[in-house]
Amino acid sequence: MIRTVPTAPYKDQKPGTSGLRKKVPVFAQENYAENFIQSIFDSLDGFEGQTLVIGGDGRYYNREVIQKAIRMAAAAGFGKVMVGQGGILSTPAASNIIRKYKAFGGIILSASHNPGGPNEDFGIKYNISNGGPAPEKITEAIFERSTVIDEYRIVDAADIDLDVIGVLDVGGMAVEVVDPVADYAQLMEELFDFGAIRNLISGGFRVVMDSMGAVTGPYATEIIEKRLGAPAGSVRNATPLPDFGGHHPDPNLVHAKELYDDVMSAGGPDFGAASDGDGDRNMVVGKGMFVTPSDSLAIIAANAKCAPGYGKGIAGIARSMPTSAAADRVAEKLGIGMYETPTGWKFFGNLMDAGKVTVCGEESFGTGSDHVREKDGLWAILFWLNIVAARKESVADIVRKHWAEYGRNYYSRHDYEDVDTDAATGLMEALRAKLSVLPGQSFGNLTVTASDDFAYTDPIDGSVSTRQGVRVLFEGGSRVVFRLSGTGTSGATLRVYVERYEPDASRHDIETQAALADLLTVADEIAEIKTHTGHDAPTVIT
Ligand code: VG1
Ligand code: CO
Repeated sequence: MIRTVPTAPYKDQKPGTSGLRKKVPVFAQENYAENFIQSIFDSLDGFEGQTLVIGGDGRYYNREVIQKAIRMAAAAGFGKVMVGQGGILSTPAASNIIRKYKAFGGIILSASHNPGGPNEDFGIKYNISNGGPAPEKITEAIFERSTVIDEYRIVDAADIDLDVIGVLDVGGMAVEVVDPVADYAQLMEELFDFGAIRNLISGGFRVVMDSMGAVTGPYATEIIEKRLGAPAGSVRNATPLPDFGGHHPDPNLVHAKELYDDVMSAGGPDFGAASDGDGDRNMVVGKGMFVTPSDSLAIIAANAKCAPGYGKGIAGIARSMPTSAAADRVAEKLGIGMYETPTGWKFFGNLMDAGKVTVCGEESFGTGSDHVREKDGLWAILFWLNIVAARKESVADIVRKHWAEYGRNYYSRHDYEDVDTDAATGLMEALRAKLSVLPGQSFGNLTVTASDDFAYTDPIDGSVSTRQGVRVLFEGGSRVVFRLSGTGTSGATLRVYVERYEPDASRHDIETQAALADLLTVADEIAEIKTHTGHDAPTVIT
């Protein structure tokens, strides 16, 4: 029943920050998905008879690739595939299933926060047995293999019915179609005080959640409406759609603006939340207060003991380098370890496996903990609800008190999208060439104390990752970071991350962009952004 199909390599299957992402028409080329999936299998050892988890965020092309992946897993010799009903598994739910059922690994089909549809984005990511994204050693091996691959193996079998829960046989391999929500909802119930959150909600605290037509709809409906008692309709855009209803499923102030405006309006809800395409990102908005992801990490860490699953406290915190240093102050106060990693969740896995950190976060609306090995949107949202319920204070009060205690890290990211790739690379190279002469230079009131291209040595396995972003640090703790995105599918995206620390509580109410205005000017001056990119202004400000 196994058919060996000759194929020719594609040269562009290099995984980025989080798996391989391309437009659907690219993935739909002959053997394109098959090549990449076979390259994954060819880069792994010892999976014979083991379990592979497969699921995706429901976007366009999800079902087609799942059917292929199942037939190829059978040909490769896996003993079993567990696949989410309807082909649905949020990224954190997939991570949980891999861990809970001791699977060998998982294939997650998603382009995360990128739009979906026939001409939009698709993606494939491999996760290892700890439930986390494959480390660079593996993604590099997959890429190497993809450049020379000349055949793939697949069993001849009909498509399976993904919509009915149960166990099927494909080419002698068992395929279990599982409820995508049940295990995840149970895990959340173990970690958080659902009773306290239920009381908060039944006492009139109004919660709304925007699933943005993406994967968290069924999860949020089960947890927030059914188990926590929020009224029906509290979860909006709750049906996962192949094109996300035409929305850009990126939970930030630009793409989740409607929700934000609703919470900010007089008489609006008390708490708003949103998540992205594959459910690993979150946005949290309280009445009168948007919580920046960097602050969210710090505040969750500082209040971790409010949640039963973290009642004993946390072992340490990790954040990606561009994420603000707000969490560092919490770690210092708690006397626990603080780790700074390159961008991308794959760098947190080793630290969590080694027990060095419990909570991790990225400025890009990602927060999570060692309950799984992915960032987890609903987890962060539930953590906030748990903190609000335990402290009996509003989100705004919790955030303001946090700033008063630790100081405020004003923070913003400016993205320049669809920049010509050569122009973007040119900008970064010009910056790198300046690194040695920047220290000591002054720009207005700002004096550069140090500048470098961030490099990371993993403290557990010693692996080294270089060129992870240019940092320019100023006296007083302000900084600007420049890096190119590794998740886009057309042109280049320049990300400029700007941060200023303000210890004085009387200066904690400045509008963010105003508080960062001088740094933004200096960022443009140092990197010559307008000249290189031809963009007068960023495309997205978060
Ligand atoms: C972006 C974010 C990064 C995040 C990655 C995947 O990467 O900056 O923090 O880990 O997306 O998130 P980049 O290389 O474009 O800056 V997700 O939710 O798209 O899997
Ligand atoms: Co995502």
